[in-house]
Amino acid sequence: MDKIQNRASRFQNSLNGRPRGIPFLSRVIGHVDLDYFYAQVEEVENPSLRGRPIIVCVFSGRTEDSGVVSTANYKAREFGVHSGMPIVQAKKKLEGHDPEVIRMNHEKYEAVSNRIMEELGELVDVLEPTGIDEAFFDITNSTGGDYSRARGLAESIKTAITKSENLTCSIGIGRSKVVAKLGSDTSKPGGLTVISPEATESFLAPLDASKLYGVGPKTTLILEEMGIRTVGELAKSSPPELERRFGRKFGGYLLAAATGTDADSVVAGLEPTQFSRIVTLRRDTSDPKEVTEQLSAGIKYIHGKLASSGKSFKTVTAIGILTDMSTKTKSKTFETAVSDLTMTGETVSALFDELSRTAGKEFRRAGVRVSSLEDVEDQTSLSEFLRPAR
Ligand code: TTP
Ligand code: CA
Repeated sequence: MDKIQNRASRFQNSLNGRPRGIPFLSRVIGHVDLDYFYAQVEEVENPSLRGRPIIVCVFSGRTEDSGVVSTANYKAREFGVHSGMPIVQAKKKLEGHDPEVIRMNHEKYEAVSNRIMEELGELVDVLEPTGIDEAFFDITNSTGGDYSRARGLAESIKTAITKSENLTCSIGIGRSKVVAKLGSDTSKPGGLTVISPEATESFLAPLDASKLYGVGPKTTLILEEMGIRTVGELAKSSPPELERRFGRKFGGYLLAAATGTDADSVVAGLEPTQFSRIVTLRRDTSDPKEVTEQLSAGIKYIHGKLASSGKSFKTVTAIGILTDMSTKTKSKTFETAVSDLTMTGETVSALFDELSRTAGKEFRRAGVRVSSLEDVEDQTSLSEFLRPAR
């Protein structure tokens, strides 16, 4: 309970952390949650498993089958299997249904998660990963607070994750973290729920109060004693009564959550390890000049990302996706980290020169990636580095 209340008070305290100048109600916050994550990663690795019940398990090693189910795919869930269930019990429920029992491989899931978080970080304004398979994000600036643009951006996030990792996810968009999280919960698996500020009250009202973030069984019980079952009922309940029952902070949080006015902001939580941009060329070409020209906006974008995160890079990579969809890359690594826009453009151009000579086919898409990032204060800019010593 203490833990939950701490979180709740963090939600409340962050009222002060909201960036100035952004009116609270026009925020656009998202929550992305990968579907049946560990089990889906296994399905992607071994597509012949699709359609069969899968349980990813943590074996304790005491007896052959002792341990618990870490997660189950939706096929297995149809038979009543869920996370945390003893393996023995899950196997019983799946008897005769040809289940696949897989040992959990955390490193594998973490590697996929890291790649996805990096990719997401480039698509949104601020990304706050909150677990191996979920993150909050803020897209207020890039959408200008427009919820139809937010829907488009959320759709492109889903497409990007499907393209790069072949994984599905659920996304919720709303004006607060609580609303966004409820949005992704209600769209599982594979869905997208966009809750505009105007639709927030009617979206929240019928939901069970127990669905609210931070509301566990104990709180639910007390709410029931107060005659409160739905979020709508909680929103209309008496603030002094809530305060009396739950204390000032948690009571205040409950009311804010129920009205979708929780003010916690999305806090960047991941150190980026690379930035990249890939574009589809206006036409297939093997002319490196044409490619570099069409990448100039992408290079500027990467420089913006570097500047806003206070990073510079050591390695720059030219990425060419050819007409047969194969990918060819060429990299250059500098001895000292750099952050010079002109130099990046020139290097990318030289790399595409080389790439086009060896590619053997025309480019359909092209991209740039900078990696081996370092904090800017740790190094000299390339221009400085190249300047002859006096
Ligand atoms: P969840 O997001 O709770 O669950 P999920 O991704 O398996 O399914 P969905 O989101 O579609 O409902 O958890 C993310 C991962 O965390 C999950 O794949 C496995 C792991 N996990 C455990 O190891 N034990 C648990 O009790 C839970 C709930 C999750
Ligand atoms: Ca999930």
